[in-house]
Amino acid sequence: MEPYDLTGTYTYRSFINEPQIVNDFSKLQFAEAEVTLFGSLDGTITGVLSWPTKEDDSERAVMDLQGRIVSWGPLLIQLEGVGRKGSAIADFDYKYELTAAQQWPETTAPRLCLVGSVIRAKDHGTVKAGFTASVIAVQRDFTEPRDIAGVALTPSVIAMLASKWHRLWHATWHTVRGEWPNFNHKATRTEIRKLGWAVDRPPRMSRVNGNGLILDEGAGEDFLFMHRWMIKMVRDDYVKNGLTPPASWSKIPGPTFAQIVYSLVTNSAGVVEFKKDIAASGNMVPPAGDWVKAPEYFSTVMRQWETHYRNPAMLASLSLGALGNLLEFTIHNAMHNRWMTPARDPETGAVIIDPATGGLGERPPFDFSDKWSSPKYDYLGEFYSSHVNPLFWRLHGWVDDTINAWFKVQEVASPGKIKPRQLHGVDWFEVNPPFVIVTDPFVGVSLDGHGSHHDHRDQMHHHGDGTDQQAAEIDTMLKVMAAIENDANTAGPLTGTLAEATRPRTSRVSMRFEMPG
Ligand SMILES: [Cu+2]
Repeated sequence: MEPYDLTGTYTYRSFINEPQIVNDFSKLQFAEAEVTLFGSLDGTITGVLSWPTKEDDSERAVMDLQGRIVSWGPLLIQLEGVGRKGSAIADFDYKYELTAAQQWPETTAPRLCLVGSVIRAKDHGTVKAGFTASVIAVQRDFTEPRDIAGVALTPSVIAMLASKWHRLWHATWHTVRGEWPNFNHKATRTEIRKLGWAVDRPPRMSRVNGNGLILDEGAGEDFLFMHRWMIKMVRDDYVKNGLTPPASWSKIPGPTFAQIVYSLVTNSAGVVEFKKDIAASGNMVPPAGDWVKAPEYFSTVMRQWETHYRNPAMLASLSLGALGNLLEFTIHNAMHNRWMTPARDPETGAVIIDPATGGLGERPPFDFSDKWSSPKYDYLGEFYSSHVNPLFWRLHGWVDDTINAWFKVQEVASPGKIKPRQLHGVDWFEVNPPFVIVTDPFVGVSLDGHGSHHDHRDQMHHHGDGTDQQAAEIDTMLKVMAAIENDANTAGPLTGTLAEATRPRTSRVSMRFEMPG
């Protein structure tokens, strides 16, 4: 077992140590609560224990847990839980010693359970220290952001984003851009150019030439503009419905956010309460052994990037294109990987296994069948589905806010140098080399027929121009994807042995957000 295996949310139950048979288990109940634990490589454990104080669970009592793994074989964990400072239970102090219950290899329902003992360490109210109870904490499945009320996107926005047009748009845009320098056949580029999807500014060198970032050609402007436009589509829909759009991360959430967060507020009577905090909820890093999900990855890599991309000196030194390109292939791709949960088949709910590696997989790259349009397919790790996930809009909000930070810094350095302009209805910038060099950012589709003019309800009731245009664009994007697939399936005329030439290499076209480095 790894420290990260302990990370997760548990239903915690403690039982009175009654030696006589009671027949009625409710007579044994000491406490029932929710516990979230975070394990670190160095064996320290932090967490929260909370329980509802209102019937609708809008408020909770919250205790903070601190402790460590004392022994690995057998596993022994010691924790201390104290009531959150300033709250009604601030004088609570309990100690816990827990071990992992046997996980039978033959079990049909493997699930981590921590079992052990709790003792009241200090008197509080009328109750005395020394009281001891027995504990069973049952680890829960990870709650997907889409299943949290208030964190989930609205039905109207989900319908828009989960549509085939939108999925194909995001997937084709990223894929054609990434594959453009890597095609085996020149004819593939010609074909895609005819379809209107030529990439004039690929973000990277070809893989055989090292895959290095191309910072000075403006590809990063394409990235930032394309996603600013996607954000506009979503915000417009919220505003049209009189709702507040999803907020950007103003700071990248640290490693110890529980999936549902209760934050301290002082009510009008001056009493401190813990209220459900929607903006802070949904940000828990899904537990897994991957380095990118580790608390240590956050403290050693991600926090540093965050600091760099908000550092005025760093921002002042970069063109908009360089900034966009660096953001995309460092912190942005890492955020997708850090917050993704395993991809599941939207019909069966089963975790998708990659047949080639036996590890975690996703939708086969060129399978665009209707089953993958299910709103349940909101896997944050690939282009066809990531934007259906609520966290996409939080993390891309943070990325997008970097543009404003950059502009502010440029304004301070030399006022008026970068001139704002409206482009397809979003705030953008006049061309002024070398800071801004792209006149028409690459988007692939026509932006003028999309966005606020038609939502899914309009599309269901009448087939206006927008719908016809969407159908035509879907057709074109499928052709672009077919060209990419074809190219991948036929090796170039000059490469390698016969075996190499005939080996299908579709698997090399990935629609995943690559980990940096
Ligand atoms: Cu994207």
